[in-house]
Amino acid sequence: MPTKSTSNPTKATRPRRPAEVDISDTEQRPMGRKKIDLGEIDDLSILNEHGEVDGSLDPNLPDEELKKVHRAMVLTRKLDIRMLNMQRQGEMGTFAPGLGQEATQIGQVYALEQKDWFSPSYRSFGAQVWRGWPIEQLLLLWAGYFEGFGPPEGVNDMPFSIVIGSHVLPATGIAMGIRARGDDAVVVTNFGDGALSQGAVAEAFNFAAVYAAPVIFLLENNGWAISIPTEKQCTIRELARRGTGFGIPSIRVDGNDILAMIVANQEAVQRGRRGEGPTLIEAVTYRMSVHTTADDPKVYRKDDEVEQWKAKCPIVRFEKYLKNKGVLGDADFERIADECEKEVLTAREVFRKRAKAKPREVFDFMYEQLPPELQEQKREYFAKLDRKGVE
Ligand SMILES: Cc1ncc(C[n+]2csc(CCOP(=O)(O)OP(=O)(O)O)c2C)c(N)n1
Repeated sequence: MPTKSTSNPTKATRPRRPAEVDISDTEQRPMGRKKIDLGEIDDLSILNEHGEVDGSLDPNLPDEELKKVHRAMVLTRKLDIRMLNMQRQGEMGTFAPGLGQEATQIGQVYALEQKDWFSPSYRSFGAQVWRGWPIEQLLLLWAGYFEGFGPPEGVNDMPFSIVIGSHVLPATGIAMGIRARGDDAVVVTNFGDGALSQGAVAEAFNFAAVYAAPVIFLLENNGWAISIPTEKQCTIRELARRGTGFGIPSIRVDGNDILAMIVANQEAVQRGRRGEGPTLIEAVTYRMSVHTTADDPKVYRKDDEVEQWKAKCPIVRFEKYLKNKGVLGDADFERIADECEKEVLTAREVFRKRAKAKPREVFDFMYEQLPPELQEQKREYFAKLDRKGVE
């Protein structure tokens, strides 16, 4: 691991690669066959599914922080469930639910500050709400209104990406820029186990390692890439091993354990701020719901598997922990669930007022000058709207 610890390295002292890595290989090579040390990977779990905690690893967050994190996870779930209902009733477009991944979501952005950056994939709205995206804006976004796409003022987020793995290189580029300027901000970028097979992700790993870019690669291993299970995607079980081959310190974390996620996230953020380069965090979790609202997982996976993961619910185990610790009790859980539900419903009202479809806009955003055949289609379409009395 690199030793550099200044939080704001100047150009002159900044190494291009972590200082301890000597790749020159100039020494006399001893004959024989020896083992190469490829580095160890921690597998971190702090809070198990029964709500029991490893006291030696508990980050001992203040009660107010624990409450904030709990509320964020509950809000994420309420939003997820409400959006699915809205989609089924025709009020929301196709979207990717994050049910069961709430700890991974909140844990990956927990340690970020305003100066930091977040470059997410599409299954990230829990993390986006934590980062400061208003819920009504995310509803607009997923209902297809372009007004929803731009990050809110003061939030250093990239728009989410649907093209698998495509945002991981730009995120690394941002981190390289941060490093070149000598700033101490970091970038978190998330992607799935399927995205790990994309060449661009491997390129990002390499650039980040070589330039000691302060980027945290948050690999959400949720078991499936649509209908492809992780074991068909990759021959190794611990996907975090992909990172060490690039010289990136990597860790495997129980992604349904919010405490482990927070600890791994904090450590990675601190490394990035100290100028020690990237970290890969493999969050082992499970996609409990459909891949997207256009998917039917019953055709490719067994109900038993889903049932087994239900027992590992990140919210249930965290509530057991909070209860044991005396931070919150059953009445609080009910109240918080109600408050979160109301918060989502209030946002839905704002969304409904703003989500006024403008059918005549559909030809407006692709071409500055419409090609003749589209001009013809537009004329036909407008005539139809006129006949139906649609504005
Ligand atoms: C470049 C590209 N190829 C294919 C797709 C179609 N596609 C959408 S989601 C997905 C699976 C992604 O799985 P994973 O990376 O594990 O993320 P998850 O959806 O499980 O969160 C695929 C193949 C796409 N969006 N982009």
